[in-house]
Amino acid sequence: MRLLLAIVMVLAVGCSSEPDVDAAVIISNIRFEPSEVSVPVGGTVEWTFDDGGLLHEVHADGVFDSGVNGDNTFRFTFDEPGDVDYQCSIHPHMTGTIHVG
Ligand SMILES: [Cu+2]
Repeated sequence: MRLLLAIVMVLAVGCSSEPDVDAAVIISNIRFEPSEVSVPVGGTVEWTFDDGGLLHEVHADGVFDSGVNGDNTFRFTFDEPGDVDYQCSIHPHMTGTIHVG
């Protein structure tokens, strides 16, 4: 019983050490909101797919790809300074920019 309690405590600490999100983007009404965010170098952006189950795929050539997603979140950490333009692979008119650094 004591061992079980110790395991539960380790799991709880593991969850709380998840990296912080520096900017949040909501995907809703077939757009990114906000479409532009700024993060420091090493900053993490989290996209939340909240478009009634409509599928989207957040994609920046050679940088990241969320995969096709309808009801979840996607996170990416930006380690290089600069501007990263991205779009939805399914709806190419959905575009956004991450300013890093
Ligand atoms: Cu889309």
